[in-house]
Formats: sequence, structure tokens, C-alpha cells
Amino acid sequence: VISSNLGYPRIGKKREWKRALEGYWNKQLSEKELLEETDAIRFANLKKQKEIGIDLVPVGDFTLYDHVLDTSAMFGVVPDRFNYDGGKINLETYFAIARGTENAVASELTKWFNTNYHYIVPELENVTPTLTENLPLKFYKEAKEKLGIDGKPIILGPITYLKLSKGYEENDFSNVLQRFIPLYVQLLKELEEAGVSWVQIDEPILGTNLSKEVIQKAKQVYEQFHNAAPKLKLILQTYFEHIIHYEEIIEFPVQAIGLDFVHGESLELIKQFGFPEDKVLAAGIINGRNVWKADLEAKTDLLETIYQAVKNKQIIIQPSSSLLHVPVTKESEAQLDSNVKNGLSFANEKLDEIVTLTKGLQTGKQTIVQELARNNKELEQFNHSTHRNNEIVRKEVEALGITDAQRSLPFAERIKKQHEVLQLPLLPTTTIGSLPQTQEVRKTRTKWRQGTITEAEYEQFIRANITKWIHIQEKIGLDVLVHGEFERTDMVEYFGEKLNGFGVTEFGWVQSYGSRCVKPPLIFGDVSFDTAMTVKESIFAQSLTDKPVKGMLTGPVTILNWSFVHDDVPRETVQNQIALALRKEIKALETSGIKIIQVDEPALREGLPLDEKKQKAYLDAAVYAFRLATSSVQVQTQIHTHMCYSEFQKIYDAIDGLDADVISIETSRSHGEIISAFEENTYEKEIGLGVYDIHSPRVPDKNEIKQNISRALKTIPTEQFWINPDCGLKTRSEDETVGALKAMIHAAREIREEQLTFQ
Ligand code: THG
Ligand code: ZN
Repeated sequence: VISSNLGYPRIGKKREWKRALEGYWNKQLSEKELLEETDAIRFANLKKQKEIGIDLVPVGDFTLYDHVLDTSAMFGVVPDRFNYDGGKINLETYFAIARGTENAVASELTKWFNTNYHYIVPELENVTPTLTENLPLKFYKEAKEKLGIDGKPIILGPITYLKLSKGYEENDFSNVLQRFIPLYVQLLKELEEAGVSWVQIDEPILGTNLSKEVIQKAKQVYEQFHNAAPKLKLILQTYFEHIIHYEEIIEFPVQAIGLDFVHGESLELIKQFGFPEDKVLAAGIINGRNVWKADLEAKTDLLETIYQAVKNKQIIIQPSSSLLHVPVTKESEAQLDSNVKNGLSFANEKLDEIVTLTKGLQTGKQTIVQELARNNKELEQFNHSTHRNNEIVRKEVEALGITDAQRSLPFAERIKKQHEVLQLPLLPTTTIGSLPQTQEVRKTRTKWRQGTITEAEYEQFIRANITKWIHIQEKIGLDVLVHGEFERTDMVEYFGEKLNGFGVTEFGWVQSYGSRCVKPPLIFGDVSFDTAMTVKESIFAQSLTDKPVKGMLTGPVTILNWSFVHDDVPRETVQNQIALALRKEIKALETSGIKIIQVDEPALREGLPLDEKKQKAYLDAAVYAFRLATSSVQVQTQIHTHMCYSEFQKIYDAIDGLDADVISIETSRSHGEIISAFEENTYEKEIGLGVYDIHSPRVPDKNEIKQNISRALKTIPTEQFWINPDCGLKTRSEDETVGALKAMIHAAREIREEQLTFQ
């Protein structure tokens, strides 16, 4: 019985990693300084895990941007446009792929399975894969030589890596796979020669519905791996869901299989089909996706049950997934209510739990009675936090029915009234909602939080920013304006601070993409509406202009998905509680004269269960909650929504089911894929497909935007189309934003003229 970890947060206790990267990008740090800083973070992370008592410390999980991009870099997978000419990839090329340059757009960013982490999509067109550098080996040696840690290298497995890649036809999968296998083989051989004992090969794709043929291919691949490096102990690691083709996969010739016992039905599978005698079970039993303290008594029992199914009595105890998805430590939280804090475990605390459980299984439950007693007492205290239980809101949600989730008229009739009220031109232009969060905005918010400036001064500052940007938007010529969300740190955290049942942390950051982090709020109890959350800023902005200003809210599905929600109430119930609170906010906005209200659901797609069997129930619940929030408005009030990222074909019916009058979808990094989803269906509502990519600092050119618009108009009728950037603008500078929006408006005007003369 040994303990292990699947991956550790990269960002550092106080986001030192982010500062180092951004310092380098802004040319305040040299390459040498960047590497010194990030080496120090990586070493500290490794030492910490060792110190906590983890037996198998992961190496090669650290990165300077994204581990999928690292895998691409290792295999020389660089798109043509970056002019790569072989050999080890330098930092400039590495960051160019991630962030784009003057002349080359960045590679696409997409959600990592059902998480809020984004990876860089590998592009396989025209590439000749080669092993440019054995990264896991480099990190293994480094940990061994510098820290005396005999680490466990982490590798992204070939099935997952290639299934997440684009640039080849699906029926070509097996050929593409054949080209990568020799590289993996070489890599594994080198690890074996270096004396590595355990290697973790991540194949989370095995938790999705793959065809039998792919599973067959995967089996051959692992046979080749085993034959090439028979002394290496391979852990075939899965997470986020049980293995769908369990019976076939447990027969793969690997030494260990890693299963997630928190998400999916792994326990039922091992009970029903057993677990092979010749393998070690790597049991993921501490939740790597949330921040709640585990009930160690219950986990001990679970472990006992799992252990009974392991015939050879060899087990590795570990988190359910990489701890990349949780903050580093709760130690830094000084402001949190102590009862709530007692209910929390971040990465370090989760590893402590792993160590305790390992000890319990090694030497008997009686040897951890003290730990169990303390755990029990802290959970008790947590359960007594205020707002944990709110009977009133539970009853209110139960009383709601389907008629509470329906608009009073169908779209075709609503839209006519909305057009009369709004009087917008053909191809109306707008933005997604947030405008640049400059250093000044962030600093002023920090000052207000620390009490160095007063509430009134802060409010004045926010108003000044709103005023400035209403004027900028008018001058640029946008049709539907936004107030800019300067008062919000984050579209989820902001609501978390205002609703009952939520808590927020000071340092609970997790990586979202590249150096960008989010601080998910905690939902520790029943959620209820307290006071209006957004009305003040929206009506102030509307008072400054005759153009419509959109009210901006985050939808129930996204608030739920981007929070750490306690798991003792069904997620659906919490989602409906949030929806009900938003319904009250929407009423308040409408009563104050706001004519367009946008309720964003960027996380709707990402929350889709990996197992197809569970997807319908998820989507039905999501659609219901959205409609619950938005359907009580008047006919002429226009409801907008926004979503991020591709594969819309899959959730097309749900998008339609939301019954939003206008939807904007992020598309520019996934090009034509979404447009084709609309080719196959007749979509009657209005829609904006992002016409340029906001994730890259590159300012797009007018003609490039025109091309994107023209391409969309081949499929989507002009009368239904809106023109907008593909996501919120908070990460961009003022100059980048103004430059890009001017180009967008210029493009829109030319297209309108062309359309009119054409008709
Ligand atoms: N909020 C949350 N999750 C998200 C997004 C979000 N997931 C998807 C998408 N948007 C990811 N995009 C971003 C965009 C910007 C930032 C984070 C994720 C960002 N973060 C600041 C940073 O890291 O500098 C936070 C700093 C701060 O507020 O002080 O800019 O919008 N929940
Ligand atoms: Zn978006």
C-alpha cells in the first residue's frame, strides 16, 4: 500500500508562476530569470509533496503554459505558420503557438474534458512527428539529482493526445497513431534505462464513449509499450469518469490501472467484473475536483470495500485526478469564517488526507483514530455554518413547475415586438460584456477591499470607468452597449460574493488557461437572493446613452459549474436555487428600464457528462434552470446569452431549448466548425458568431473580420446575424480593444453596404 499524487498545482501559493510568466511576456524578466523563478516553484512543489509524505511524487506535470502543448512540443507538433524548422522547441516558438504573434494566429484553446482548464489543441496537418526532447526524462533526472526524489513521470497517453488533436480525418486515426507510437516507445525505453520505476500514462479519454476499434488499437499500443520497456511499471491512469470499456481495458498489459472512485461507477465495475490479479489498483478516492474536506471515516470504509476486490493486495492511494483543479493550500485563508474553513481541503490538505488513509490501510484503522476524531469534529463544525440549511428556499424551488420556465409568447412573435422597441440596424454590433480590466481597475479594487479608499470613492471610480467606456463605445459606433463590468473581478465570483450560501476565498486560485487563473466561489449551503446585485451599474450606464445598454448576468449552469459546490445536496437543486435568485435579479433590471438582458452560459458545454448516457439528463436540467431564470420577463425584453467553445452539434437542441432571443458563440479559434452545425439545422433565433479571437493580443485586420462575417452569412440569414467579438474583453488592453472594435465596426459597415447594394 503506497500513496501517490497525479499532478500538483503549478501556480504557486500566491500565483508566483503567473507573475513570472507575465513578467517575461511583458519583457520585465529575461528568459533566464523566468526559468529561475519557475524552477524554484517546481522544486518547492516537489519538496512539499515529499514532506507531506507522498510516496510517488509526480514529475513532468509542471509546465510553462499547458501540458498538452508540452506534449506537442516534445513531438515537434508545430503548425506550419510558426516557421519551425526542427529540433528542440525554443520558448519563443512555444509561446507563439499558445498566444499567437503579429503574423500567426495562436492555436485553438479548448476545455480539458469537463473542467474549466483549457489546453492548446494540437494541429497535426503537415507535421512529421519526432521526439525533439524527452521531457519526462528531463524532469525525472532533475528531481532525482537536485532533490533526491525518485519521481513518477507523467505522460499524456497517445490515445488521449491524438483524440484531442485536430488536423486529420477520423478514419485516419490508426495511421496517425502508428506515426506516434515509435516516439512513445523511444521515450519509454529511455525512461527504463534511466532507472525509472513507475510511469503514469494519462488516458482520461477512456472515460468517454470510444468505439470498439479504437479500444482494440489502444490495446495493441500498450502491448507495444510493454514489450519495448518491460521493466517499467506503467500505470494506465483514467479520471473524471469510470472506464467505459472496463472489461477490455483491464486486460491491457500494464502493471497498474488508475480508476476514479469519486466520479462515475468504478466501484460498481470492480464489484461486478472484478479486478485482475496481476495488476495494482491505483485508487483515486479523494476528490481532485472540489475543495471539501473528505469524511475520512467514510473514505476508510470505501477503501476497505475497494481493497477487498484487489486480489493481490497491492493498492496505490491517490486523488481522483490531478490537483491542478484545486487551489494550493487553505493555510493562506485568514478571512474565512472558521466553520467554513474547517470544511475545506485544498491540494496540500488533500495530500494529508491521502497520507492518513494510506497509514490507516497499512497499519489498521486503530492507528489513525486521532486523525479520524479530528476530521469528524471539524466536519461537525462545518455543518453548523450559517446558511448551510435554508428550508424556505428549498420549498420555493420544489414548488416550481414547468410553466414557470416558459416565456409568454413564442420567439417569432416576441422578436417583432423587440425589433419595434430596439430599432437596431441590420447586422447589429455589440460586445460580450466585459471591457479591459486594467491594472488601475484591479489596484483600485484591492485598495477598496483593504479599506484604503472608501466605498464612495470606489463607486465614483467605477462610474468614471463606465462613463469613459460608454463614450468610447458610442464613438466607435457600436449598436448595443455594455457597462463593462469594472466592478466585477470575475463573472462568477462577483455573484458568489452577493448571494447567500456562498463564500469566497482570498487565495483560492486555480489555473484556467495559460497564466490566467480563476477563484471559484464556495457554495457551502442553500443559495438565496439577498439584494439586487447588478442594477446600480446597469441603470447608471443606461442613463448616459440613448443606445440600449445590456444588463449582464451569469447564468445558473455557469455559476454552479465554476464554483466549488458542496455535494450533500443534488447539483440540480442548487442550480435551481441559483436560477430562482437570478430570476429576481432579472425582474429588478427589467423594472429599472433595462431592455436587453444577457445571461451568459459559457460553461454549459463544458459541464456535459463524459458518459453519453448521462448527457440528456444534464442538458434537460440545464435548460430548465436557464429558462427558470429568464422566462418571466415581458415579451419585448430581449434575452441574450453567450457561450464559449466548440462542438455545438452535440448540444444544439439544448441551445435551441434555452429559448434565448439572441445567442453569441465563441468561434474564431475553431473556425468553420460551428457554422456547419447551423448548416444542418434551421435555427430561427438571432445569433452572433464571434468574428475575431479575443484570447490573443494580436489586433485583427478589418478584412480578416470581413471574411469571418461573410463565411457565416453563407449559412446564417443576414436578418438573424449579430456582429461581436468572440468572448469578453477583460483580458485585453485598452489599445488592443479599441483597435479591434474599430476594425470590427469598419468591417460591419462595409458588409452592410455590400449587402444593401447586392439586394
Ligand atoms: N470566469 C471563470 N471561469 C472562466 C472564465 C471566467 N472560464 C472560462 C473562461 N472565462 C476562461 N477565461 C478567463 C479569462 C480571464 C481570466 C481568467 C479566465 C482572468 N483572470 C485574472 C488573471 O488570472 O489575471 C484574474 C485576476 C483577478 O481578477 O485579479 O483574467 O471569466 N470563473
Ligand atoms: Zn466566451
